[in-house]
Amino acid sequence: MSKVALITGITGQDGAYMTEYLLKKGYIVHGIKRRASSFNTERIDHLYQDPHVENRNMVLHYGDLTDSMNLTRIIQETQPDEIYNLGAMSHVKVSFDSPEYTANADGLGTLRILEAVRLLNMVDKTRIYQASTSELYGLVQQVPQYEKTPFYPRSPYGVAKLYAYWITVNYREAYGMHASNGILFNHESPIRGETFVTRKITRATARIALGMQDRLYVGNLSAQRDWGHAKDYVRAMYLILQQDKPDDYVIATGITTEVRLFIQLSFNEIGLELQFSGEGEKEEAIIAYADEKMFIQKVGESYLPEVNEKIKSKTVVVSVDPAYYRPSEVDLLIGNPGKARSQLGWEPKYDLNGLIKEMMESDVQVMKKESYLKDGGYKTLNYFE
Ligand code: NDP
Ligand code: GDR
Repeated sequence: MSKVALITGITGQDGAYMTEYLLKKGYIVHGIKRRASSFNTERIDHLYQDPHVENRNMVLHYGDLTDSMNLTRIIQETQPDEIYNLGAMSHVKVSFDSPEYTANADGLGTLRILEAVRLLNMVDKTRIYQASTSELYGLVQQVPQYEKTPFYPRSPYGVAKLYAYWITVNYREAYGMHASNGILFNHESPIRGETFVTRKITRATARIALGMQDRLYVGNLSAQRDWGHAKDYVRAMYLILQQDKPDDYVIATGITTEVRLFIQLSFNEIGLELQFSGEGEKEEAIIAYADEKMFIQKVGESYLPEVNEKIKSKTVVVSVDPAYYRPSEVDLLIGNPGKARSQLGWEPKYDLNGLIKEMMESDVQVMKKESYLKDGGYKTLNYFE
């Protein structure tokens, strides 16, 4: 008999990788997607099966984390062995604009799932994974952060996730549920949401190289994050639910990097060297040098003259826009994944260079496609954010 998994947030970055991973393991995967006015299943389209096919191993259900009745019905109908609660309003900056909704979806949403499993008498059958986050550490009380580091969230998102963390622990202790928190540090990929800083950078770098965009505007260049690859992190989620006992685990690489360096490394990946100058809101960067052989190999010869022109004219390609600053910032995150290493046997396969290489290769391709479409007279989206 195949195991059955239910994934909230299946249309998101982690939901897509998790689905792929579980299908390969022979699971039947049910996913909850939100109703939207246009298709929102791009990330899972390659796995999606026609609803008219019999015996599908991947099924989507309309639903929302803010709707208890809907969640309870889906859990009852699908009878999952494992629930991965990955759905959330996951953007930290946006949570300052929509704090109440964030609390509802990210905080109470978790409660709704736990309570549904309890009311449906599925406590002994269903294991639950809660997508907790390094944002719980916020204004960090200890460096590096591990499972016992005190929390100090710095955003409505972080505070909502704090509730979700503790309600998961509480249901585990009160009702003996197999409910676990993965405290995951930032993880990225070629399908990362376009408004998170890493993907914003790799997309903009590709567009600047192809002559499609003049400048990348960013916020806090000095923020430091422990960035891993989402593929490694969904493997950790799976391992957490395979343990005999539920528990909480930090998943991180143990290496932290400034946003500024992430930008430099993204340009380096296609043979360009940046030179930063100025401070605070006045900080900016120009392209100082091109390794022409590398640029031709990674991007293409026809794009080189325009890049050389930018070098000659010292055109600014990166600058700061304080609009991207957050009302309260998380300056430094670095995790210690020692417990996951020893208890789960988890090791990341990607390092930062491998991650950036994959993201840049993908975004150069994505943007070339956009460029061909534009040249062919087709409409494409503008990505002002
Ligand atoms: P994404 O933003 O890519 O995906 C979020 C998913 O949640 C999407 O499928 C989205 O649907 C769905 N969603 C949003 N609101 C609701 C709602 N009200 N009801 C149902 N579904 C909803 O996030 P990631 O894949 O990057 O992250 C997965 C989870 O892990 C999130 O909970 C996030 O907070 C957490 N996390 C992420 C980390 C990271 O670095 N990526 C690190 C630590 C934790 P739609 O596609 O329709 O928008
Ligand atoms: P984060 O990710 O807030 O850590 O949350 P994000 O990529 O949005 O920001 C990381 C850091 O970069 C700084 N920054 C910018 N951020 C964005 N988005 N856009 C910019 O232009 C920009 N310039 C600088 C930010 O200030 C911040 O310091 C992510 C999400 O996936 C959460 O859901 C998850 O819980 C945490 O990671 C772990």
